[in-house]
Amino acid sequence: MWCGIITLFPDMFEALEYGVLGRAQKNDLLKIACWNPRDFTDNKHGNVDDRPYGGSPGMVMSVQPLHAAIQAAKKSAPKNTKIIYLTPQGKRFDQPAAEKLAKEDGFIFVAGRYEGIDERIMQLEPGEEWSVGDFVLSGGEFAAMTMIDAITRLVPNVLGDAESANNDSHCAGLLEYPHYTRPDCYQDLVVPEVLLQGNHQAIAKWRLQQSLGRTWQKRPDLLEKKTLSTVEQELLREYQASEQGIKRD
Ligand code: 4HQ
Repeated sequence: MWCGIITLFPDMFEALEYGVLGRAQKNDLLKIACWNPRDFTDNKHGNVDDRPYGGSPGMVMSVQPLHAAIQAAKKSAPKNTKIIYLTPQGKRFDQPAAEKLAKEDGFIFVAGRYEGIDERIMQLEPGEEWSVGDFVLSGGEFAAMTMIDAITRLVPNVLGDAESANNDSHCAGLLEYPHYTRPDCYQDLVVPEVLLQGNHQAIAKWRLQQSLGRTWQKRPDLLEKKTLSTVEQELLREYQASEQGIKRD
C-alpha cells in the first residue's frame, strides 16, 4: 500500500513507525511519503494560507501550494492512485469502507489545517471526500492516520497469523467477546469457567453469544444492520433472557 500525504506537519506521520504499521513499512508492505505545501509556495513570503474571501475568522489553505504539492506527489504515486480529502463533509469511514479501500494500490491523502482548504483544489484534483466521524479535528492528519491504520491492517501479510484472527468474517459487524489471561483469579474476580475447560466448541459458542449480547447492549445500531442466522438468534435470545433474570431480582 502506497500512501502519499499532503501535510504541513509531516513529522506527525512518524506515529506510523510503531507496532503493526512500523513492521509493515520495514517489510515494504506499506510506503509512507509526505509532501509539504510549505515547500511548494510561489509567493515571496512562503505563505501556505490566507484570509477567507467574504470574511470570517481564521485562515484558509491556499490553492497554489496545495496544487503543486499534489502534482509532485502524483509523480511518485502508483497509477490510478485515488486522492482522498479528509473533511467532516465526507462519507463516513467504517470497516466496510476500509475493506473496499484495502484493494487499491495507493492513495494521496490531503490533510488540511486551519478552517480548511480552498474549494477549487477539488476541481483541479478530483478525489473522494472522507470523514472519520462527526466531530471537528484541528487538522486532517489524525483522520488520515486513522484511515491508513484501518486500511493497511487488511492488506495481505501485514498481520501475522495470530493477529489476523481479529478480522474473521463471521464476527464482522459485531463487537468483540471479552478477553482474559492469567491468573484465573485476581482479587476474587474469576475467569468464566467455560474458558478454562478446553472444550473448543463450547468456547466458540460462548464467545459468539458474548459478541451478540454485547453488541445488543452497547451498539444496538450495529445489530439492526445485520441479519442473524437461526443459531445466532437463539444465542442472543438466551443472553437476553439471562439479562432479564438479573434485572428482575
Ligand atoms: N477536519 N474527519 C480537516 C475533520 C475531519 C473529520 C476538520 C478535517 C478540520 C481542516 N477530517 N479540517 N472529522 O474534523 O476527517
